[in-house]
Amino acid sequence: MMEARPAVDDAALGREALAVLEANWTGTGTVPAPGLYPHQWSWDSAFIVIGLARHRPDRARDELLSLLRGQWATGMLPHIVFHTREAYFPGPSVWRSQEHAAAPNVLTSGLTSPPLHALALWWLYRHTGDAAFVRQAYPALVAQHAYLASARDLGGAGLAAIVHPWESGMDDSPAWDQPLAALPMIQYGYRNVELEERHPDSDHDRYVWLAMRYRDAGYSAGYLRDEHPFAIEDPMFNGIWLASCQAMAELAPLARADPTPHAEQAERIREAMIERLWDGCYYARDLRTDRLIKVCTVGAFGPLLDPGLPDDQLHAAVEVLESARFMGATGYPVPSCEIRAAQFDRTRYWRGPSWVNTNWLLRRAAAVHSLDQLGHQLTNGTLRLVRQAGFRECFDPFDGSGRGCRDFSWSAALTLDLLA
Ligand code: 9WN
Repeated sequence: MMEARPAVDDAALGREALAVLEANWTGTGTVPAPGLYPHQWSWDSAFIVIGLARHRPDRARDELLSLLRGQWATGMLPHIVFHTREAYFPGPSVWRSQEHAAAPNVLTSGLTSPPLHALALWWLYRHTGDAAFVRQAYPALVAQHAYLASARDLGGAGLAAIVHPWESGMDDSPAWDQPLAALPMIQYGYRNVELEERHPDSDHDRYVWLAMRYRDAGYSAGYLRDEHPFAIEDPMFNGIWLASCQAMAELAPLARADPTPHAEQAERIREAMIERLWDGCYYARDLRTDRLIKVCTVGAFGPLLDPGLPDDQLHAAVEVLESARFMGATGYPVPSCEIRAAQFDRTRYWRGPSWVNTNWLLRRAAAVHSLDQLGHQLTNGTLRLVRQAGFRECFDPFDGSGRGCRDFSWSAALTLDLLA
């Protein structure tokens, strides 16, 4: 049920958000939340950069640079950069990044995450005008995008494939149920009590098994292409990538570089998503069965971040978003899975609850398409969630009660942006 919280005005809410981010700053990076997530997570950091852009640009710059220290020589930007040796499972002893020639000195995971970083850099530039910092960070982001375009174009059509549920940022999304169920039944018994409300142990064991297979294949791109059993073209991952390609095209002149390849990459992603992921709504494509995974999640709306999205797709997707399948039925924006799906669960993580980061991404999408009313609804509904329940990790989309961790960094950071 809804927790009672004293009413807070905008200024007090902003101060609380900054205090959470200050408390979660370790001196080298911001942890997503105290306790459960004691390292630096990649797309979390990008959201933190966005939230801090207006208020603490110095800290935003440090956050991004700290994350970039984890980049591999292949261009791969890992989904976790470890600041301490263990304290989280799977930690450095599972990933063994230090044994890989392409890995940096700092310990990291071997997977990547949604490539939001160029959009975050663009956001920072937009609010600071700091072209020198753009020049500093730009080459790493060129390398990140080149990695996705080469090592991750497993379908050969111009989209980047994720090779693990963790790479989507939405690990227990119902979209991954089928591909996970096709994997062998694993029983490691790595029990993590804190994760109980998220995924069944059997899924967590499969996550670990998949990660170790990739590790044991030397994190090789050839193995991913030919053998790895989990390979999916996800509309949220690719929608974010497309938006970041467009951001790179705008940043390129500041770095005295040619914007054309980035703009062309964005067009390729747009066309490939329509061709391969669109069927009245965007769905993820399982490359191992070559079929769409027909469950509509909040990930379906990633392509809306594209200002060049054709009207047909734009209108149809917004209709689904505003319908009783998503926002039209819940009191709060935006459930992470359509509520009529059998897999929908209002209490479980990416299977139903609302998240501040996906609300922010959709609000950004509303802004690029001048959908003002939708934008206001997303802003006000999200602020209502954090005002009532605090900076929780996620929220029940019907009654707004908080779920998961408290003092969650991206909930605080993006609140700062929503208040501006
Ligand atoms: C696994 C850190 C991360 C987020 C993800 C979220 C969750 C981890 C977990 O926490 O994932 O990486 O333990 O479930 O799903 O989006 O980046 O906040």
